[in-house]
Amino acid sequence: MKKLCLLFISFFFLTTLLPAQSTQEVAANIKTNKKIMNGFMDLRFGMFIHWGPVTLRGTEIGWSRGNQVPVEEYDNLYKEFDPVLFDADKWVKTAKDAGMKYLTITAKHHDGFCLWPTAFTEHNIMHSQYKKDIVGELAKACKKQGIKFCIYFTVLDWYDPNYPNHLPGQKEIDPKANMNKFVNTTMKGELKELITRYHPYMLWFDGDWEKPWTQEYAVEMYNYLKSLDPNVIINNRLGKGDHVEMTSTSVGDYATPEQTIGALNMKDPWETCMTICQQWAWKPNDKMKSLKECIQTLAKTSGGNGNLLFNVGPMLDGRMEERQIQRLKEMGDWLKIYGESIYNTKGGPYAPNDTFATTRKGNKLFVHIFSDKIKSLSLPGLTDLKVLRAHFIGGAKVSFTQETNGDVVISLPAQLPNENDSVIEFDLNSNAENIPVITMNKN
Ligand code: FHN
Repeated sequence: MKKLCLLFISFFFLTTLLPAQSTQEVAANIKTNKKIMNGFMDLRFGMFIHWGPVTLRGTEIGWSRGNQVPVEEYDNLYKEFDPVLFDADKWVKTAKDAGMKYLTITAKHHDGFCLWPTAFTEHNIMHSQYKKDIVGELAKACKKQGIKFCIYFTVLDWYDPNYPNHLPGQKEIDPKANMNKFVNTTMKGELKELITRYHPYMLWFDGDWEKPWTQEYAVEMYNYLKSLDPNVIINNRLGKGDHVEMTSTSVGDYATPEQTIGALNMKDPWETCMTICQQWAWKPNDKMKSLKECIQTLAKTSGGNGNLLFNVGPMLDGRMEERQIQRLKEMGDWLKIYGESIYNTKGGPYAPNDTFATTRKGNKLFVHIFSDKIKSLSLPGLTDLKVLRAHFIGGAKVSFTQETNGDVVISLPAQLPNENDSVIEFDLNSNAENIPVITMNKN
């Protein structure tokens, strides 16, 4: 009798008094810690790579399956896939020469093809003509060259019979599918291989929007991933809902605005992902962004206190396009001069716009001048601090006045040092990172 009472009391305690582990939100004590997240945000600039057998057709990865490319044809492209000119060291060097600090590869995109030798599906690189571990080669090259290695992994897999959808926008789910088996055996198995074998710095999830994937799966998966590596950074596309901003139910560590520059946010970490061309995967003669747009996008994301994950789509033979390599090298050349105003900085205190953006580090306030059409620039609201001196980074002194109300008026020369983004360094008499966000008047 006594034993029974004891059993009842402990059952009562466990099931009612202990806070139930929420299935809708991640417990605060297992989230990626602030120090790691600050380190990620200090990197500011990474390379995104969308690549796979679909490059044999030059159409969009995942989305062209069953559209421009019939499903049967798309799903058998891997048998022809033989990127003999793939050189992981060259890809990583291209990222490094661009000034990028991390690299994210689509290990598995929505078409379900895996770029590493997984035991959980034969739809992987070892069954292609190429038969080499692309993910492993890139992880090794990143380690050798001091670039953080990161992995893109989609939760939706239109190829796997156990995932209930087999085409984008499919209405009825496949009754023969088994989502629990897909999540708990295949997905967890693949992710365990990726984490324990390649030790990614960050996991870039995608595909959270389809019905079969639930918030409960997301929370449980976040906990599982953290049990494998408590320090791995995870984006907010593991959970359901808004990608652009972090919300109370976001599952993941940072927000992921796509093909657009995120809003100034001094509270939540965010990273814009954007293509250097138009398509994520390689497309012949795709339109490529100008150097001005590339550099100003990077400066505006940093100015908004965010990172930029900039995407290239390598070709079917394993090389990146020479014109993309050159464009990235030009970004790297700009960063060689102005990198101090991007890396390890905070964004703000002004929201970026098409005329200028600001970043800051300690007692330095950096003003990025995008337009050569203006002869002066007023920065309001710099009260309680004094500008001691100003000069273009790597260049001439800049003349300015500071009003008694703190407003600073900069006089700009007719010829700016850099046609894409000329950066002025203001040395202040106090810490620029403590300046609260300042809203510019619309006029
Ligand atoms: O569907 C994918 C798309 O193919 C691409 O991978 C982008 C990159 O962020 N994410 C999804 C679209 O939001």
